[in-house]
Amino acid sequence: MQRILVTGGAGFIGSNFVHYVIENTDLHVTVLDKLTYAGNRASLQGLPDDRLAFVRGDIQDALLVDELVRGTDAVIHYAAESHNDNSLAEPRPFLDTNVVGTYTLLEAVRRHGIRYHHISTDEVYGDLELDDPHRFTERTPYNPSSPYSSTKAASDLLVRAWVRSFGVRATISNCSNNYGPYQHVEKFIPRQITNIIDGVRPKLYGAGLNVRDWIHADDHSSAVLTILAKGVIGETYLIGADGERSNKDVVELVLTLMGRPADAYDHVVDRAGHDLRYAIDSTKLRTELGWLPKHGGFESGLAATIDWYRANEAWWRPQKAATEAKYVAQGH
Ligand code: NAD
Ligand code: TDX
Repeated sequence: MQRILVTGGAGFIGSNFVHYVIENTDLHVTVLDKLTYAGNRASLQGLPDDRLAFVRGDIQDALLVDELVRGTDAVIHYAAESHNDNSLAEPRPFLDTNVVGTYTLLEAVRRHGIRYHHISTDEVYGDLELDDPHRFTERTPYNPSSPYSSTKAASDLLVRAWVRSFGVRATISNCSNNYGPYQHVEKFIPRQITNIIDGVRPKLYGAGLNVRDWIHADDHSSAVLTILAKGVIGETYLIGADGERSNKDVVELVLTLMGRPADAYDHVVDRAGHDLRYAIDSTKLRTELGWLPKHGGFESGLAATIDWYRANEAWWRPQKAATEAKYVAQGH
């Protein structure tokens, strides 16, 4: 494998993956990204031109997708509408990009016999009770809650159908909540960090008892490369790093790490249909493919992420005011 096509490579996890690939492999990368509000060309700044090509375009553009897929050895599909709150306010773009966009890519890889890896989320499995001793595994039934997660579930099922019906050489991964640099300020952790920088109190949805299972974006990237190299065609792999924390704990930790009192936050209106808890059992990926997360504790990764937002205000500042205005309109 020499050349890969990365969709959504100007987004949070896609750009982290592109940095990781350039640093850790000899692969040549082409990024296909529409540069929606969530995409940022600056997230790829400084990467060498002889290793990276950038194409601005829509994954629903069948002619463009066909041309790019034809010239690559593998497609890694990150592009998506990714924010639950946006999917509650306006679901349509989620259907277009997440479902029709994935369909468009699948038809192209089918025509040209190209290896395909599909990036998905643990949210397809719905949520768990706080005291449930079980975590999500590859055998957990799909039970998505939001317009976002239901379109991700739909796209996963399209991939499975294209494997079985047409012999497409695809794998799927479902990962837990990522944190790290280049994450849009609409998301939980960057929103709170940048609020605190701006002297605004963090906003916790509802009581804040909801639990997310945090993984550093670099560990997600190493897992995807492992699956590309060793994954069995047609299989699904769950990616997680045993990082369960309540939102309240995370806000308190961010405040403490930024030198503020741990209780200096506000409770705001809860998210409709808010999933209570996600938790990943990544035994299959660890035992069958030998993957292990490398990042140490969540606390040190979070401290480094805070440093990154402090040092890169020029990257996030242009999005901050519009994002907060959108939240005010939603009561958050
Ligand atoms: P993001 O919103 O930060 O980035 C999405 C990128 O896709 C942006 O660069 C955007 O411009 C691009 N894009 C959107 N629509 C497009 C289209 N029609 N054509 C081409 N490009 C388009 O999202 P993210 O958080 O980096 O998530 C990336 C992927 O990882 C998604 O598939 C998401 O479901 C999955 N995922 C995310 C998390 C998480 O914690 N953020 C966890 C598990 C899985
Ligand atoms: O201001 C906030 N306050 C708050 O309490 C925001 C923005 C969020 N929250 C809560 C909602 C969630 O319980 O924090 C938690 C995390 O919220 P998000 O960052 O919006 O992430 P989540 O809804 O968990 O989904 C994320 O992980 C799975 C990604 O956005 C998805 O793309 C991925 O599939």
